[in-house]
Amino acid sequence: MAGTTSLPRDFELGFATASYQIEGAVAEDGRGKSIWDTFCHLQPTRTKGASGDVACDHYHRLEEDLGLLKTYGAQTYRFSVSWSRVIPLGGRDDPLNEAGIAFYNRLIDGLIARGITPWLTLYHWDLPQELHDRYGGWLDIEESQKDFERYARVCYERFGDRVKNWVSLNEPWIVSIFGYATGGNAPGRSSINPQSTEGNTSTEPWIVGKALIMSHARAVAAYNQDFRGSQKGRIGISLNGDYYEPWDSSDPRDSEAAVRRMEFHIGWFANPIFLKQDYPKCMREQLGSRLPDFTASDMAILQKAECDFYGMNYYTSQFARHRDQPASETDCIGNIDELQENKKGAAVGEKSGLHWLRSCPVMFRKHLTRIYRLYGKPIYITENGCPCPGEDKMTREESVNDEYRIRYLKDHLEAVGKSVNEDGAVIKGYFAWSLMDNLEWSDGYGPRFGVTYTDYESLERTPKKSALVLRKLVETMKAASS
Ligand code: PNW
Repeated sequence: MAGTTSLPRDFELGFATASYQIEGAVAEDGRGKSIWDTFCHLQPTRTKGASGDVACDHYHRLEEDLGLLKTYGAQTYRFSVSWSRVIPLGGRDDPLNEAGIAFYNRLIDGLIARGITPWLTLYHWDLPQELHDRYGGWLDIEESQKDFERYARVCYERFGDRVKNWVSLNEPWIVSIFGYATGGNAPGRSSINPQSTEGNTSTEPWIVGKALIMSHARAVAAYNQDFRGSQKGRIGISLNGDYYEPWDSSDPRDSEAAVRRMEFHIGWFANPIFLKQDYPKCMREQLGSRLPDFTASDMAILQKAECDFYGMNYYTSQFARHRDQPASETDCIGNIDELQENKKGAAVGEKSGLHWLRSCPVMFRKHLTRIYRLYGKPIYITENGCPCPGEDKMTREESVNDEYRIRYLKDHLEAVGKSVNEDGAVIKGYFAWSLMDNLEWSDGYGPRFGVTYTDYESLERTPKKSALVLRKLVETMKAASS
């Protein structure tokens, strides 16, 4: 009998990062600027004064970081490519940057030499600035998808002989909503954020959402048509989204609010991408024609864009409470309130080192099972992790003793086991976020998500306890399966 929390024998453990959060070397070897360079430098108050100029200096410390992965027993490593390192101006007729391509070749070859399988994310938020300046970037649905397809093709051509696992986009929800509704992320457009001077929160996030859906679809269709046969790889997308429970479990309106919230988070992208359908009905009802339609030719591209897996980024859960007032023009979440306590005053989970993140493994299991049943694809958890309570203020010696993180990771891996063994979900791998402490976007260098401590003065890396025990933990859980 397999234990209920055991993991499948072929389950793979890895670690994840993203280019702008770790690489640094932003002006080196011909890299072009991205919207994050601009956001950090033109509006430093919006990123707590931080930028990715140096970050973890991974660009110059590649060998050392490969060594960490090896020490930790990583089977896989998920990284992202900086589009503007590969194509500095970004566009389909713009020249390639061979020095940038060479960096990723060194990374890929270094992984393979160590027996680690590369997982390449094409887009983790760092749009080439030039495309934003040329035509508004993701605000131009037609132009952006053509440029993204060409960029994807370049990556398949240059890396696809060795890279067999592709993630098209990381968290299109965050790209659209944080970038174009709340303005918290680059390019920082918003009509409800006093720090933003440009943007239209009632329309722009929905336009950007469609541009991202179609860019993903084009990249996948190109892979299927011209590369899959010879390269024999897999491609999917990483979607974020919390699990929501009703605030008042006896009120059906709160149950509906919880589902609606998840549709606004996940169904927005997953319906067209995995089900080849229009956006969820509740989004149409609330947003009407502000949601750009899929034309017959868009649908034909979506049909050709069958992908292989659902990449899930999961951190936390919340309670949803319905609202009695109609949704405002700028509401992006399905006209609900989000709370960390339910009507009875019970907390959704234990506090971590970040206000929005509570540890909710029971709801993680429900989330995994729900997503598997809805979209029917094998799931890879492409991100999961947390900062420990108070870790932003800790010394290195305190931070590396990360018992809270070990417990968080273990509890979440056990939830995976239960979803697989008791609910029948197919879940094939897990990437801890993150390999090392890094630039946490607009939160700067405060929150530490790493299994490796990064000293931002000396750039020295120190493995935390979690890094050294995770592989053993997973192997023990795998051995318990029969
Ligand atoms: C993800 N939220 O972003 C990103 O993919 C990573 O780059 C990031 O470092 C990681 O999660 C940790 O935050 C998120 O506020 C950022 O709910 C914010 C939220 C969720 C995901």
